[in-house]
Amino acid sequence: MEEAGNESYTDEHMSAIFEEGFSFSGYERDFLALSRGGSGYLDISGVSGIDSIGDGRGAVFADFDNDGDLDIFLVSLQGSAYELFRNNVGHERGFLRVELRGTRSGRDAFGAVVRLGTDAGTLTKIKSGGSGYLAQHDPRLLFGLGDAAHAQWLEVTWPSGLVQRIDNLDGSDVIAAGSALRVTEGGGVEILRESRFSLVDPLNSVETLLATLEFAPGDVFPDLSFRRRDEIPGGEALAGEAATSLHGLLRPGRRLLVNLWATYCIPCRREMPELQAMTPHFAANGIDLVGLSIDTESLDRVVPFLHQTGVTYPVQVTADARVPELYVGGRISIPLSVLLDSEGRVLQVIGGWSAETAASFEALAQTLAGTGR
Ligand SMILES: [Ca+2]
Ligand SMILES: [Ca+2]
Repeated sequence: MEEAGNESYTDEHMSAIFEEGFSFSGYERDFLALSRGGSGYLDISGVSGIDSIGDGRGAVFADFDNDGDLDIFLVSLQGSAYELFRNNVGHERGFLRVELRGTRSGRDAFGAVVRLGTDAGTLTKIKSGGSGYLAQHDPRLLFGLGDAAHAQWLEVTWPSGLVQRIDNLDGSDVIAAGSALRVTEGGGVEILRESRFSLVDPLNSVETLLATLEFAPGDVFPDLSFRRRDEIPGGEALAGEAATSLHGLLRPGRRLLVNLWATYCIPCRREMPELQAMTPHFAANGIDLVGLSIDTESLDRVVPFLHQTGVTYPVQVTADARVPELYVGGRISIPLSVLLDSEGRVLQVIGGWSAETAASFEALAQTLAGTGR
């Protein structure tokens, strides 16, 4: 009984640790190498997007979309537990897919060796029953043919010892590029009709951002309450109206750009001077800007921070308990900018600080200005 109790304690607390994103493997990045066809390998971990710091446990190489290249399915212990990586490299090149059906060797023919004669030499693959941690790759063996129209020969060495060979010489073109074959042990070769389909595109940066938020364009943004000016040391120096909540700043025919920031936010330090410079252009485009500090401690830092960054546009401070509720799991991330219409509905969300977010702000500063800046 006691052991069972310990086990559930461990399960509960370990899963809590993983949900928090902690790592068993010291945040080691996943690695992917691309063969350069006999002249070494290229590290494509970063460019492929596979270099996650998650603790990977199982990886499966399989052609999920039947387009002739291997895609990768990855299982991790924590974070994004399941990830599917679509291979976009070389999928217009020729390939030959071979499925094996054993008779004397067992249906799956594990241990069978398939060799393919091609213009570029002989390719060899072994039908394996498992690979990596609790994982099994595509049971269909996939050979790349490059630009060749067909392979020259195909040879299967079954676990039973039987060797079967198919030559291209008979002109039947069974082993032409793009074919999917099923070879039956001691029997014939069938051409399989496969249907290709499209794996979904990965999320773009806006979709990725929206997936971390509990609100979306079209929603009415919460009417976050503001701290009184006299609660903030030096607060009487803050620009802007002494409104009590966000919706009090909405004006007919105008949009409101709300920039959530805090004194501890390093990128905010870089972003806010940029917003300051764009303020007149926003205004000319019918956009009012308000900086909304979400500082809950050290309020004495707010006004000095604004002096340091040269910010003179209107700033408010909120202690509204709904701020964490804006984010999935309460995981606050700033800077975050939200463009609202005159009714308080979300028109656009801009997160983080990067060249891309800067471009989004530039676009808001130029939308209606026509002649530019
Ligand atoms: Ca594929
Ligand atoms: Ca592909």
